[in-house]
Amino acid sequence: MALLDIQVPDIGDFDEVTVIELMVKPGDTVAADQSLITVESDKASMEIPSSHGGVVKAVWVKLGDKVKQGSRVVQLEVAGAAAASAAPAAPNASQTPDQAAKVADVPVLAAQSAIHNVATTSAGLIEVRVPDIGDFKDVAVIELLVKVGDSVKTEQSLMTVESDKAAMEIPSSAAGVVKELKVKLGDKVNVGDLIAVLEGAAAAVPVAAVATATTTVRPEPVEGPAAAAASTSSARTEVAVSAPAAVPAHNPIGMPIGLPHASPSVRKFARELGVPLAEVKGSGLKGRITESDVQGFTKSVMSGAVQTLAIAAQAKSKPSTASDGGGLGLLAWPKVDFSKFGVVERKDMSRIKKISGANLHRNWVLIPHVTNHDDCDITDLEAFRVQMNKENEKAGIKLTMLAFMIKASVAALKKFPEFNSSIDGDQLVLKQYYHIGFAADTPNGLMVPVIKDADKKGVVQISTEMGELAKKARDGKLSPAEMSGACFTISSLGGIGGRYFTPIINAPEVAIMGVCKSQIEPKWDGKAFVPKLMLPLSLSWDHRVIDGAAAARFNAYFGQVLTDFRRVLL
Ligand code: CAO
Repeated sequence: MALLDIQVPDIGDFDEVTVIELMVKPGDTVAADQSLITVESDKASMEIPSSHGGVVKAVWVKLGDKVKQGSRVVQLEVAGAAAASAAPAAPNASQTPDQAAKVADVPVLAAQSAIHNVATTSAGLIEVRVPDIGDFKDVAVIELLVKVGDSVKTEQSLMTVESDKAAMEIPSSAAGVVKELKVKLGDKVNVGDLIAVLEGAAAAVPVAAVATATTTVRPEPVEGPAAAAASTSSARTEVAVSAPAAVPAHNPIGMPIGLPHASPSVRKFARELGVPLAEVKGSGLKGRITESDVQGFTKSVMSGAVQTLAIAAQAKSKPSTASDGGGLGLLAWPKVDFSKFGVVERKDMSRIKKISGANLHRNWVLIPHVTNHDDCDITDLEAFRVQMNKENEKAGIKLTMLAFMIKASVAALKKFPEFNSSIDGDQLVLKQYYHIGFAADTPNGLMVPVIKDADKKGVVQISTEMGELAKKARDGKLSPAEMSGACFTISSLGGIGGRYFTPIINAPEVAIMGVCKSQIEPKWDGKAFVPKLMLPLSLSWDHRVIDGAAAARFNAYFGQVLTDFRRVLL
């Protein structure tokens, strides 16, 4: 084993560059050619790879450091033979950059000051070609920053290209209107390739003029497509432009969405995950997007806390149809000519059905639902309720079973607080208020009015409010405020029938109680079967927040409270 310092190689015309990303830490094992750090100048961002495989013993730089050719980056412990062949004497910062580059045998990564060929054809059109981009070959076009019809200014970036080590923008050296784009996303381009044809506002600058202004002009003949184009154009004026622009931290040309500020490896990572980098907020130096920003964004999208612009636009344009497989790669919705089989009538879906359908669909797809079924004995409660209603008939008071269930759910939410929560990104929001929604069947579709502060109200008041809210729902007069803010929902089909069902959680709530029709059933009391009024319960819960044992306990406690309300006093 031997120790070897990996140094910043020849980075072309860049004097000093800033370390903006550390990609390894002491103890990491790196492979030869694996990137160690990302550096950035005002012209390009690039990754500095390791010339050898080994174990990182020390990282000599920190974020924000300025480094230049020959600066030490990391110290590697490498296999003895490899070190010996690479480094007769251990390289260090005192070596000349040339020695360092040779010793480390690191490829030159710099986007060197470029010669960018812009030529005016006999028809007065301007051809913009890929400039000298240093040692890069076959770089991929990863972003097109203009389209046909756009007006571009001199120095405005036309596209971004990326190798596995660096990303750069390619600017136009002339102004004009884009007549043709000769590249598309994913194309591999090389120096001299035709990017775009402009109809010129400003003429290209004669080479002599630029030569006096810049010392980097190299009017070398361009081969391949560029040369071919040159031979067909009778009046071509060669010009030089500045080096490709850096992947910017800002939006220099006022594009609607600026090019995100991220290293090539992060951009690649984002592309692999299908993450739109322009929508990711960077937490790194100067707002740079890091790998963990991309991971965080992905988590937020998966949890439903965030929608990408594309998904939001898709949902907006197609709120509730599944005709394209819901964008999930599923089979398309079957298109059937039903009239072939018999007489049919077509009716538009109600507005409420469309809205609630889209919500239910989202909740069903995004929430991992599990439903626990249970029964509880409400014999005594029902007897009490009937008795109370008889006694208060004259006063016009009617206690409903649902009002008791709302009180029972408040007691259960207090005992199991995670059921009174919502997911917000990586956080759980635990509520200290108790607003309970109840599903109401209306001629126009399902609505969910909310009893606010149910913990502070008695069963009589809740019954009365429920009656009023259910009537408003049926009459289509519920206000948005009367349908918002619920912590937990009860969906009762008890007045209708059925045994059990799977209620869909009303996001961003994390659980919902479904109730079906109670029935007299024989229950063994240890000595004999006795008739008991049993209420079927179906609790759906979000498995991201709640686990099965907690759900079973919640269901059991909810039932025990209905069986004997004295439990809430304990
Ligand atoms: N078991 C047996 N009977 C029940 C019962 C239960 N769990 N719950 C209520 N009942 C009986 C009541 O005793 C009452 O009978 P009487 O008129 O003889 O007293 C009758 O059913 C109606 O009950 P109610 O007036 O108390 O109404 P409710 O509280 O059950 O329901 C409301 C009110 C608004 C929830 C209801 O009208 C409704 O819309 N339910 C449908 C909810 C729904 O669609 N859920 C599904 C959502 S998922 O698509």
